[in-house]
Amino acid sequence: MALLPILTAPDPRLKTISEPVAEVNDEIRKLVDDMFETMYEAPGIGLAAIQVGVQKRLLVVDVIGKNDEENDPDPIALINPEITWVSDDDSVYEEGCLSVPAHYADVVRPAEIKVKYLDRDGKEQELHADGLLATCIQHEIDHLDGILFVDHLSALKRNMILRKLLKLKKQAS
Ligand code: GNR
Ligand code: NI
Repeated sequence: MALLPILTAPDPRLKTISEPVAEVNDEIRKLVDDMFETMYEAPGIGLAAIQVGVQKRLLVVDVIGKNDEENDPDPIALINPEITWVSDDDSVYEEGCLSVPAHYADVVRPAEIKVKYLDRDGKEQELHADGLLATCIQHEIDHLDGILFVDHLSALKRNMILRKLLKLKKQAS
């Protein structure tokens, strides 16, 4: 297993649309394992492949996490995910993103979704998600389409955040 570097905004790769995975093979399974390790280490509750520079429609989530004493970890890898249903009801979560470090904002999304995807064995699955899991999967599928949570905010808030991140990058280089 390996820790992968996480891209941060503004980075043009985070704006790109990822390509479907053609075949769930050992190379994909290794990427899934490395993404879980990277996500847990960050720590985060989700990670999309493009965040580690791989332009493939693949994401991992675990809203329980490794360090929760009460609950068992619940790692789920979703390959070529497609949302097949969303609830009429919305919910609001304060979102953050490993690619938008140190910024948090409320985002409104459908409260429940159904998503179909291939699992790490290449088998078709369908999941009905609510709560934080539903929010997290939608946040990750946005990444596959080049969308960041700041794109759900007003242009004023978005540009404030992106300008700050750009300034930090320039200072660091
Ligand atoms: O770790 C993460 N936390 C989080 C909190 C609320 C809504 C979405 C997320 S996903 C984020 C990790 C990440 O950036 N995934 O792309
Ligand atoms: Ni994110």
